[in-house]
Amino acid sequence: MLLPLLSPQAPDDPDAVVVGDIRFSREDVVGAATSVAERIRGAHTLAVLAEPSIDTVLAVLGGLIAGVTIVPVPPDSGVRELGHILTDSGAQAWLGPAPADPTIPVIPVRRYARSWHSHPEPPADATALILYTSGTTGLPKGVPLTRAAIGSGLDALAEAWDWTHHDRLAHGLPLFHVHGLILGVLGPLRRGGSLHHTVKPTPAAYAAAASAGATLFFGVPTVWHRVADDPESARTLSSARLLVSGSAPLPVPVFTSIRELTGHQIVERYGMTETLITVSTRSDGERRPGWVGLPLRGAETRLRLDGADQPHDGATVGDLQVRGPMLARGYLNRPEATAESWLDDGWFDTGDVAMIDPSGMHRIVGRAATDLIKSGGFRIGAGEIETVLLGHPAVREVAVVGEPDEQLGQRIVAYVVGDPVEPGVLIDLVADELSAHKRPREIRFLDALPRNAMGKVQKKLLG
Ligand code: MCA
Ligand code: AMP
Repeated sequence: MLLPLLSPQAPDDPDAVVVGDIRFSREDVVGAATSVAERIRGAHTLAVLAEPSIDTVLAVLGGLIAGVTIVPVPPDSGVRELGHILTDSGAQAWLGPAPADPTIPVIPVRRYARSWHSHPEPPADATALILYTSGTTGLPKGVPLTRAAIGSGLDALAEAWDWTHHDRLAHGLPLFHVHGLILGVLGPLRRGGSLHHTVKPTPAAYAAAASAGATLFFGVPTVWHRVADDPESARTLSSARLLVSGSAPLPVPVFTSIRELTGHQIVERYGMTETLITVSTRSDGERRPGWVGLPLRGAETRLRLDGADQPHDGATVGDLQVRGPMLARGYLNRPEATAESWLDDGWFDTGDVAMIDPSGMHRIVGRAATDLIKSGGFRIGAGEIETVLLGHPAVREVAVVGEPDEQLGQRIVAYVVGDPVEPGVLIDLVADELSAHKRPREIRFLDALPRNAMGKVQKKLLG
């Protein structure tokens, strides 16, 4: 069973799922999610506007109970991104809140309706969720994730972190990605623990959750950076059992500040939408700053260069490849992109460059492609932003890069050649067409882009 806690036999807990001010007991969650399942039985794919709300939780759980594939959509998606996700996924309707002027039907989620009907468990190889993630070019790609992959990914994390039903998880991460949704909502429901979603991942909200008894905290490095900058809130987290960081590299100074303020060494883990989490430091093991840990139970990793295995000597770098039961099997509707990353023998080429030491510890050194940007823990393709900016009449040429940023890890900067235009106009264009977190933080105007003899833009010369 993917989520044993959704069975009516599970013990009740008055604060099983708290999202902001809304508190649902386990009985409320099971009754309301089953009522959603009743309403959608027979559908195949539904979109959920994944606001940080109890409705999103109930919609996703309803889909899981009914065996209907759910497509979580970033709530600030602009027209282009939204249109693409709906068409590509084949979503038949919105489940729960919908954007203004929806182009497909809307099925409401009734928070206070209850049903106790018992649904058969869908097959393990059924697609539970389709998550969208950016590539270097083009619009985001859909990653179908099976119930089996989600179950094994969560069990492997539970083993590494000693995550049990005694844990109360707190975080305020978005509910349309692996981190906030699969680990952050389905995780506690599989483990038997409870969830406190703080709506926004602010230091004050994390401190309040700690005071209310949360034991386990998730954040992206930007969140931990902000917590470290707020010593009073940070000290409140001393009462926690485990602090976890992921989605982007955790800077060593942030690891150190959090240790000084809370007494906790952050557990860092590494993963991707396509693979779920495959590598992590352990609650009972070494937590080495700057390193992301050991392969999780069931996961294997290797370093490759020019088709050959590279030594695990803590110094040689190579392309990181992973294999395991938590992996997706390919992209939706994208056989060519699938063939590029999923190799014949079950290995997945992550696109990350890494080193592994003789004890099996992994260090992520960087990405093979400069055109994938990680900003605030969000993966963003330079190509999708360039396409939108080229759609503006004043823009003749554009190159988008990620530049180092203390808080965000990388900040998006667009270099533009063209006619004079207000930078804010171009920034808003990206926010409107794609989503707010994909907007460039800065526009820099140039007379020409640096190009090599072949005419290819030399992004490394920008900045
Ligand atoms: C400002 N805003 C704008 C504009 N300017 N909106 C539209 N157009 C504009 N021109 C608004 C934003 O909408 C937002 O509003 C506010 O200004 C602040 O935006 P921003 O600075 O972008 O972000 P932030 O609020 O400071 O967010 C930092 C953050 C966020 C909270 C850390 O980056 C975040 O939630 N990151 C988590 C990413 C994540 O979960 N990744 C997991 C991927 P408003 O505040 O009103 O909304 S899964 C993964 O990577 C793998 C599997 C893994 O390993 O986990
Ligand atoms: P996403 O598709 O949003 O899931 O992003 C996956 C990418 O995030 C990986 O390929 C890595 O580049 C990056 N990533 C995730 N966790 C870590 C980490 N702990 N350290 C460094 N990079 C990470």
